[in-house]
Amino acid sequence: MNTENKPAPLAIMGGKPRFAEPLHVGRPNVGDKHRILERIEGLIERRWFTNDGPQVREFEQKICEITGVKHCVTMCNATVALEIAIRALDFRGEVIIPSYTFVATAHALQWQEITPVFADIDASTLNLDPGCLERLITPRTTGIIGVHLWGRPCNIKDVEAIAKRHSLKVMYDAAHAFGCSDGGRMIGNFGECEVLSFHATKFINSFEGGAIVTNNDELANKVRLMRNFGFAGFDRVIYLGTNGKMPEVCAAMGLVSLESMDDIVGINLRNYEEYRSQLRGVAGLTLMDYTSTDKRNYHYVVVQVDPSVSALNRDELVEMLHAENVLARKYFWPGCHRMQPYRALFPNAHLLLPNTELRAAQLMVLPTGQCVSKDDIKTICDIIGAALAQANVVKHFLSLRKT
Ligand code: T4K
Repeated sequence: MNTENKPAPLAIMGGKPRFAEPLHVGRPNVGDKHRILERIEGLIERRWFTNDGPQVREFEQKICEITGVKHCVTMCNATVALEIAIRALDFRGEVIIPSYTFVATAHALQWQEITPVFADIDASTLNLDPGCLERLITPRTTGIIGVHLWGRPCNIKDVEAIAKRHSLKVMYDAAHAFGCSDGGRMIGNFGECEVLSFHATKFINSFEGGAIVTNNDELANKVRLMRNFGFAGFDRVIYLGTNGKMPEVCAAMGLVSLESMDDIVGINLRNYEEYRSQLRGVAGLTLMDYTSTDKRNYHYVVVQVDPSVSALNRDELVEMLHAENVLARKYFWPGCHRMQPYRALFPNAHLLLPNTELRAAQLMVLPTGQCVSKDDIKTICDIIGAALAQANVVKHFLSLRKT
């Protein structure tokens, strides 16, 4: 459909958007406000604000309990955690990652002059395609970073078998996958280590924050040193390091978020089921499924728009939703390989990434979490339904004009 024939935004209520206030993807989930303020008051009283304080230790302990992982080393954010993990594992040369991820996965390598080599995804799982991954291994490859996109674990078994065959190390970007499991084992326990994100927009948030989780004692000691300038005690620097520390106030927020973890999963699941029931039967729209016996956090509602069936394509639907103040997102369009500096460095990368290109043009993420009610979801789905119906009418008239 060209721009000329595109139906106008619905703006049903006298030209005003259906939602007076924007409905965001990534609106933070917040635990008990009084408990947060209590903890903040406590840390102010103690005058211990950062540098491995008691709240950080408690938060790390809780993450270990939930994931069953031996070590949790919190960080100021997941991007720095990725950078530190990559360095600690001595990755260099080339490291294979999916292009279909948040750009932080690629930047964490490029920032350290390691070349991210972009592998394609499986069109159905949306995660790293192991077959494609193996074809990209060269003598310069030192590692693989799998991404558990939207909290659905990548094909860990195949990725690790390939890594073993080629003597490569594997770590995982598990930014979306806290609280999820694979084959009954909690995410956090796979590869050399896994990186979690506790950014404001994540399932569990600590305002900003991240963590490296690992069962490897040596690696845990190393990343602990690296996040604090390499200090092993007063005036004793024994390693190259940076400042990757999580402040106490962030750990306080994270701890209270954890107390509401089950409630948040419940709300996410309720919202997901509501979207599923409202969108059932809408031609060309498929809701990404979470069907699995494993644990999921249901934090992302991802819809695939098939333009050969749907009257509107993904971009047109997102535009419609924005006009109604529903700020749906095109995560992770256009794929890292089409972002700078990778686009300039690897101008032909798209030729090897057909599934990434396909899905990056088809997927949209819809609002969920504590701030989204069942009624909101009904309205969002009504907007989608009305926009598609309107587009179908326009299409029909255009086809009549042609005949
Ligand atoms: N690996 C993966 C696979 C990731 O997805 C991410 C981050 C990382 C690594 C790195 O983790 P961190 O270093 O961030 O810990 C957002 C987040 O900033 C980012 O953490 C997240 N992934 C990514 C998927 O989403 P943007 O650029 O989309 O953020 P922005 O500013 O557009 O915010 C998203 C939406 O959330 C907006 O509609 C507004 C809403 N929002 C945001 C914040 C911060 C709020 O309502 N309140 C808020 O406080 O990246």
